[in-house]
Amino acid sequence: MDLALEMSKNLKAKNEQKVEIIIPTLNEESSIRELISDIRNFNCIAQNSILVIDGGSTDKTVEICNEENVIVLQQRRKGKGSAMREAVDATEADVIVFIDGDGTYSVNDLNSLLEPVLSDKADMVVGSRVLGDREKGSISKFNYLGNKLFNKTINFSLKTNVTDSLSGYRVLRREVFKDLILFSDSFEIEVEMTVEALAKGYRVQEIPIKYGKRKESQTKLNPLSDGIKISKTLLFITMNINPIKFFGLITIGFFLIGLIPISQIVYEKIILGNIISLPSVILATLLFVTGIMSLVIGLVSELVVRSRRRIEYLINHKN
Ligand SMILES: Nc1nc2c(ncn2[C@@H]2O[C@H](COP(=O)(O)OP(=O)(O)O)[C@@H](O)[C@H]2O)c(=O)[nH]1
Ligand SMILES: [Mg+2]
Repeated sequence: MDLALEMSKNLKAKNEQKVEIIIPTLNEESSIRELISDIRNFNCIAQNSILVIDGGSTDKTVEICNEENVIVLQQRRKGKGSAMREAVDATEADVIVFIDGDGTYSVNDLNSLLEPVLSDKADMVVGSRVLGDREKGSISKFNYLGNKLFNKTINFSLKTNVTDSLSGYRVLRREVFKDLILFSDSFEIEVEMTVEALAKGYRVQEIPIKYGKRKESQTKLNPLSDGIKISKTLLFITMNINPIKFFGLITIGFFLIGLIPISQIVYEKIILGNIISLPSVILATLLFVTGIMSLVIGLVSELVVRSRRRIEYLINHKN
C-alpha cells in the first residue's frame, strides 16, 4: 500500500526504533509481577519500555506496578479498547506491542513478533494461538468457535487467511495504529484492528505463539455480551469493506427463498392450469422486491464507501 510505503521511507534503523510494551490490566495482581519481570529479563532485539494502562483495578495490580517502577496510567474511559487507544496516545515510541496482563501470552515469543515490523517486512504482526501451541483448556470451545466464525467472515470478505483475529498479542508501528479508524471501546478492538489494517492494504502477518491458561484471576470477557459486540462490529466492518458483496448475498438469499413459492405457482399453472394459491404469489413478489431493494442498498452503500475512501485518500495525500 502506498501509505505504508511512504512510512517505510522514513523508517529508522532497526536498533534505533523504540518499542513500547503496552499492557492493559484490570485486576491482574496474580500475574502482573511475573509478566513485568519476564519482560525485563528477556533478551529483546529492541530497546523497550513498559506502559501499563489500568482500567480501575481494585486489587494490588497498581501497587505492584508501582513497586516495580513501571509507569501506570489510569484510563479515562471504560473498556480494553479505550485503554489501548489511550495508551497509544500517551506514547511516542515507534513500535507498539500489545500484550495482555494475565500471563497467558509468553514473553519468549516477543522477538519473533517484533522482527518483521522492525525490519519492515510487515506492518502488523499478530500472535496466532491457533497456529501455535495452546495449553489444553486455555480457550473455551465457545470462544474458539466464535473466533473461527469471525476469521471465516474476515477471510471471505477480504480473501485473506486470518487464523486468530481475537489475539491480544500483536505488534505494529505507532503510525499504522494511528492510521486505523478504530471505534471499539471493548474487546472488539482486536477484530477491528485486524480488519481495518487488512482493508487498508497493510501487510498483516501471523506468527504462531504459545498460549497458556489464566492462573487465578477471572477473564473479563463475557462470551455472550462481548461476542454480540464483536459480531456487530464485524458486521459493520464487512458491510463497509464490500457493500455490494454483502447486500448481494442477502439478495441471493431472498431470491433463493423466493424459489419456493415460485415453484408452487409454476406447478399450479402447468399441472392444474390455474394459479390458485394467492399467498404464494404475494410471498414471491415480496421476496423478489425485498431482494431488489437489498441490491439497491448495496449499490448506494458502495457509492458512500467509495466517496469516503476518496476523501481519506485526499487527506492522506494532501502534502
Ligand atoms: N485497562 C483495561 N484492561 C482490561 C479491561 N478489560 C480487560 N482488560 C485486560 O485485558 C486483558 C485481556 O482480558 P481478558 O479478561 O484476559 O480477556 P480474554 O483473554 O479474552 O479472556 C487482560 O490483561 C485484562 O486485565 C479494561 O476495561 N481496561
Ligand atoms: Mg486473557
